[in-house]
Amino acid sequence: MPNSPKLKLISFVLCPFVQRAVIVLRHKGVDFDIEYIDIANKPQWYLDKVPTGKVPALFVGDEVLFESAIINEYLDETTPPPLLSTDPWQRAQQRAWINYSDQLLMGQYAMMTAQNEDEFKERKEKLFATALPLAAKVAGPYFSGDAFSLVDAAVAPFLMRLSLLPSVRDELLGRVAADSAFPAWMERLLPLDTVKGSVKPEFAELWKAFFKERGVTLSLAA
Ligand SMILES: N[C@@H](CCC(=O)N[C@@H](CS)C(=O)NCC(=O)O)C(=O)O
Repeated sequence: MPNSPKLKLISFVLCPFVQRAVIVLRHKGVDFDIEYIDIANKPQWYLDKVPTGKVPALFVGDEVLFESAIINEYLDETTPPPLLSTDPWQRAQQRAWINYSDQLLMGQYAMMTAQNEDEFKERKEKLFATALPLAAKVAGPYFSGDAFSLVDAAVAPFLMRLSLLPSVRDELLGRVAADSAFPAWMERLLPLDTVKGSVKPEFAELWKAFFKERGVTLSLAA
């Protein structure tokens, strides 16, 4: 984007939707600034600019773009090579799974904020029921095959958080088919620099501290 102003991403430090955009910015080698806001107490300038009031938002000068999947497609189109298939059917499939993966991020948050053991179990089962169809579609080594794509960027934040809960992760891994490419996919994505570096170094502690105050999951499943 040679003629565009430097991009600025508005973030909340633990937000998985923001992390999707950071992964793509890093993967593409785009220079950007990041500004953190408190989403429990959003600044008025943000509410004035961003109609959803949610993060992430990408500022290009005074102009703003919101919704993580849309931000990522914009970044993808403006900084080649593309991270979506050039085949219309495959590209549509990728978009469908990106859209689907929103439920993983929301289901994971719901599980993390369960208030008692029954609620935790119920939300965990719901999360697994969402994760298993996606796990079954992993082609390997990346979601769509040989190349890293926007689907990998969209799901990696879920996988990173899953890895912070070893007993939940292992239970899910125990339910995927024996020949599934899902476990190897997870192992391949998480150590990537673009993924590892997409959160603050102290992310695991911050994430656990946040949910320790808000739910029972960490006492039951950490
Ligand atoms: N569909 C949105 C979801 C973004 C989202 O839910 N962000 C959360 C933080 S992780 C947020 O801003 N919550 C504050 C609110 O809902 O007011 C996207 O993909 O960007």
